[in-house]
Amino acid sequence: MFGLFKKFKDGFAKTVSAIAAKTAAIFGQKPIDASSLETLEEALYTADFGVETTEEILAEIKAAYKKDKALHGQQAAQIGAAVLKRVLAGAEGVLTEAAAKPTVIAMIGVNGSGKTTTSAKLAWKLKEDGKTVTLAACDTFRAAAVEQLKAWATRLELEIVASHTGADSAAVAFDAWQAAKSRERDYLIVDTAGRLHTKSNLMQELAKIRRVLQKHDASAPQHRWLVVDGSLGSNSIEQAKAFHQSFGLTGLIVTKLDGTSRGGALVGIYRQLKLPIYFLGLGEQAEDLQPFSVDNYVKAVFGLE
Ligand SMILES: Nc1nc2c(ncn2[C@@H]2O[C@H](COP(=O)(O)OP(=O)(O)OP(=O)(O)O)[C@@H](O)[C@H]2O)c(=O)[nH]1
Ligand SMILES: [Mg+2]
Repeated sequence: MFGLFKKFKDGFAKTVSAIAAKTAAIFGQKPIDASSLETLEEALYTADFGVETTEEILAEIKAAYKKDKALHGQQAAQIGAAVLKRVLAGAEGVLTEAAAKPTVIAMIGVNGSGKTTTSAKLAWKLKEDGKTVTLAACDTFRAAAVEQLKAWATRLELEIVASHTGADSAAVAFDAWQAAKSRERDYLIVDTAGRLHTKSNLMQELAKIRRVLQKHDASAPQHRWLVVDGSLGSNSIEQAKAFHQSFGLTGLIVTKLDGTSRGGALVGIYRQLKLPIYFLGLGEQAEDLQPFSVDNYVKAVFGLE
């Protein structure tokens, strides 16, 4: 567990150090004061935690400080951590397998959010865990998208079902399911083309992929995950709502958290959507995908380990 926390903290370092640069002194041993509360507030805003969450954290620390002027920084950090944990209750997605194989995971989202990379990373992770996985290259829209996933599959020795650019993406999904089924694979991971949530024809294409999979298995795809670029912060909320409406999301993946100091944004995204976060993208390598742990996230934010 400690190893995972360290890996998470390293990947999340930009946000952690941006917060710590302001708060390390506050959370040190000396009692806090009014100005350190202001600094904490500023640190949380800067890291994109948003008004609601920042105010809730500050309100509880201030209340404790009002009662006890000798409140230590460490106690303040513990209070903040407890508030953030409460806000994130239910935010931790736990991957479950469907009764019948394969369990289908569809990755959807806007252009460049990290769907293809995440599909490959997740397939690799599941394989490391002893599961059998097939990838479906359903981005038949963007030139070189099929090649991109194939390159990952070759490098990581993953199984893939692909057609050519311009092929019907739903047909690829249909074939890939059949292949995964006949080989008794545990998982089928469906990579889809990036699309703007405002383009209704492209949103309909997603619905078609879902319909076609349902012909095989009425519950497929069991997991419908929106892949969100974490460095874009709270801007992703509106698009997430649109995807949710047309595809019925079941969860989120937040990527590129290694490249931003605004890693607090995922709290706002969760508050708005109330969809569990399954994994975090913390880099571009196969091993840079971690299950989302509220505990690790909160500890890292408040410098508790
Ligand atoms: N630093 C970092 N880069 C990432 C992460 N996830 C994805 N990327 C990079 O982001 C870029 C886009 O990733 P893709 O996986 O191609 O994104 P996509 O959503 O499939 O893109 P489209 O298919 O074009 O919509 C690539 O350069 C990835 O290496 C991450 O967690 N951290
Ligand atoms: Mg892609």
